[in-house]
Amino acid sequence: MGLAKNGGFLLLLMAFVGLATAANVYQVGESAGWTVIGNVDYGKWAASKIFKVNDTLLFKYDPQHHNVLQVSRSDFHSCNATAPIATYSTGNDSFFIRAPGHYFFFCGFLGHCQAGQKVDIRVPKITGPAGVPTGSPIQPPQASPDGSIEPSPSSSESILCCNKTWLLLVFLMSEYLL
Ligand SMILES: [Cu+2]
Repeated sequence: MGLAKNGGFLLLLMAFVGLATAANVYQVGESAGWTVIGNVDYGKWAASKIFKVNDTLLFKYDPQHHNVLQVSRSDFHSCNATAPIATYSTGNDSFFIRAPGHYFFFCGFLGHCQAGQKVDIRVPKITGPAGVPTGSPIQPPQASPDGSIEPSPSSSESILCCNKTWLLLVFLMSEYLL
């Protein structure tokens, strides 16, 4: 492989890595927003996402009926609104994730936290451009009874699978273009 080809491959690889790590804006509760209406399961919503540093959480709500308090873990569990870390009340509030960690929010209006208007956001540390969290152990492949190796169903495994596919695709593209 010549120098030009190597350069082209690197460029494409960098473009891909940039795409893979692009920051996202997540509206809490999706179209339902931040509310007590409809019994939105914010825990389930948060569990369906993979949050990372530089992402933004967007809380949309009617400021006459709700607000957003960022609180400690213990205040989150006890719905204690007396000592918030931060208070947001515009009805269109962005929380920018600057660092990995565990962030806790609930609505400070009377009874709303107890009614389920609360969400905790876990932001794992990442080791490299692939975005695989350091905290999540990669499962070794499970050997099935007949001795063959089956792929693990864990999410980290599927990330690895797709990155490999992408790398192959990018590699083929660079071969084709140059
Ligand atoms: Cu509320």
